[in-house]
Amino acid sequence: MGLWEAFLNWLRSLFFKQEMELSLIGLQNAGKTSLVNVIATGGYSEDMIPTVGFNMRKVTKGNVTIKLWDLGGQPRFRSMWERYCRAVSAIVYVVDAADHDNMSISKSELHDLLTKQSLSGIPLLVLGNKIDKPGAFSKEELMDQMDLKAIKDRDVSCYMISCKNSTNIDSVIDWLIKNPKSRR
Ligand SMILES: Nc1nc2c(ncn2[C@@H]2O[C@H](COP(=O)(O)OP(=O)(O)OP(=O)(O)O)[C@@H](O)[C@H]2O)c(=O)[nH]1
Ligand SMILES: [Mg+2]
Repeated sequence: MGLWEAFLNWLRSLFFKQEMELSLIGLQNAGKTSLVNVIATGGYSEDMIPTVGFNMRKVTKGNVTIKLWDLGGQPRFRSMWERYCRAVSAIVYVVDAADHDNMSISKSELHDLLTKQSLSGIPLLVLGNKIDKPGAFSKEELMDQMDLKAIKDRDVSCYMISCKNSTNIDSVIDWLIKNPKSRR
């Protein structure tokens, strides 16, 4: 891109809203819908209804409008994940960092999904949620448990968050908005 063209794009970005699409996936009870709520309104509730199929929410941060596909994590909905991840700028995979029993299922669901040719190269953001809970894995432990180092065909980032306490939610929003590679 020439310098002039880059300058024009920068000018345009100041005046025009940019749009991006993201998909939120992960096992049931990981906290995907809670994360959407925290990002959109700052609200958090213990009393959540499991997502049936999917929900779509649009959230505006600065001059970026993010279309969020919040998918159901129960086994019967997992076959839809690929379809809703195909056209997105980034895949956000939410893991309950305190749920040791389901970690290996979460890992294999993620790695299975990433073998799909249609999703090759799409950046991945893995979020270890519920770090407010005693016994939650550390970032290093989660990356190890989820075998994230084995993913070599795309950009992979990992943050540890708590939707309950709003821990690190700002970092997540920053990553979503600023990570230039996440805009395809
Ligand atoms: N302690 C704690 N609980 C959380 C946190 N985030 C979400 N939860 C709880 O986890 C439960 C499930 O949250 P949801 O957001 O519905 O999970 P989901 O991933 O959307 O689940 P599905 O829609 O079934 O796929 C709810 O009871 C939430 O209150 C967190 O950061 N800490
Ligand atoms: Mg949900």
